[in-house]
Amino acid sequence: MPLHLASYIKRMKKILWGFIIASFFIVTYKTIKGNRDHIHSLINSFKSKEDFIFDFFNQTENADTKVFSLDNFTLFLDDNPDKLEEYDLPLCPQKPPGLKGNLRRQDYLDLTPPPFEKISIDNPRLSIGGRYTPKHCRPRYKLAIIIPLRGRIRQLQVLLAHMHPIWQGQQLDYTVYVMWQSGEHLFNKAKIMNAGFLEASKDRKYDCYVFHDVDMLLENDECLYWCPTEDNPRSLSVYVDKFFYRYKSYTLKCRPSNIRRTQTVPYFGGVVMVTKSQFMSANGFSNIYWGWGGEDNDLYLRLWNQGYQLHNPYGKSCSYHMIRHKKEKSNAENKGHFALMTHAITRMKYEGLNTLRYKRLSTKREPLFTNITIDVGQPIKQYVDFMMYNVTDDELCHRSMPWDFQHSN
Ligand code: UD2
Ligand code: MN
Repeated sequence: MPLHLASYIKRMKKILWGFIIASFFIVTYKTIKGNRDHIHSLINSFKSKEDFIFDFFNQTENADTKVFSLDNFTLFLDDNPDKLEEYDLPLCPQKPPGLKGNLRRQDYLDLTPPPFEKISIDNPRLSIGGRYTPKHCRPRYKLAIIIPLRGRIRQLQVLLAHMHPIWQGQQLDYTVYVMWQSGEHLFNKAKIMNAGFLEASKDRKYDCYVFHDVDMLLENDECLYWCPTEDNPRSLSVYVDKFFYRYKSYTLKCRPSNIRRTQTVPYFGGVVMVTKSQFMSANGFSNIYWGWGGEDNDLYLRLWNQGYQLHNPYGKSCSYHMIRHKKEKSNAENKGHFALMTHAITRMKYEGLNTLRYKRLSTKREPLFTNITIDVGQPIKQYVDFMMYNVTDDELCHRSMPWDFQHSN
């Protein structure tokens, strides 16, 4: 009798496990499918004008400086004619020839910036505006590389001297856009990245966009800057010398309600890569992270909410040296960024690419990059008070915002 009972319990256990595994697959499938449907309806909703909170179409703020917003760009984003496909050349190989592998250098702390003229001489195949396309094969990907900048010219020189030869060696078709924030107000990296996305899309049809800090030097050219093929964004700089090459991810102190306390969030700053539909489905970066901190996690949360996972097929070969630097006063830490993070997901629909506005002051095609200078305005006084206020631990995540984010920049 006990023998019978034992085999009966064994069989019941098997059935139970079968049931648990089957339900797991059904639930996962339904969640993924639901998320993808949601992405598409969101992309379509951006195309309908009624859904825009602001409509700045044709609005001018002074005699010659137009205010740009998503509206001005809708046509370009939909379809931008591109001659590249007409080239009758064989596709570039899966593995670009002549890559060097590890480029780690001992003299990183002593990197002397070469003058721009010298970098141009060393990179004779670049076209004006910092553009390159391989001559003997048809490139697999077309990339816009977008660098946020103000000051830090020396870092830009070091970056371009280091990266231009690598990007060409990887047989990319690419253009470098340096997005310069004018004036001396608080820096707003997220907002200039949004503007960079729109300006680049207007310029040309790209397969994907790389948001690239000026101080990040790739240490291995086998980490290819090829666009995601797996329909997920990429975070390239998860292994950084400054963080002892430890895979960077963390649990969020302040998080939206649908993120679990123990859930780890991968690092999404430094160098990240998105396609147009991924970025648009997340409504771009949030525009309201003035000063340092938070905007990178916020974008990750937006993408996560859209059902994306991060992917990096090159693993540890994507490692970076970060040039040492101090934090600028005009990029002071935003002490409100934790509280903003709590609402990252509820805010994403109302605020981002669809509410972005800026003035483009100039576009200059330099030999090594396209230089776009923009004015993104400045935060209102209540915001500055909010971001400078010394928060206690108790109020860190839950602070009321003393301004209406839907009606300010
Ligand atoms: C981290 C992230 C960065 C960003 C930031 C939080 C890394 C490697 N990077 O950067 O992606 O999310 O935290 O806000 O961890 N910049 C200027 N002029 C300025 C200020 C900033 O050009 O006055 C640009 C420049 O391209 C710089 C980038 O903005 O690399 C990010 O600023 P950072 O390097 O001072 O911040 P960091 O290293 O803490
Ligand atoms: Mn940095």
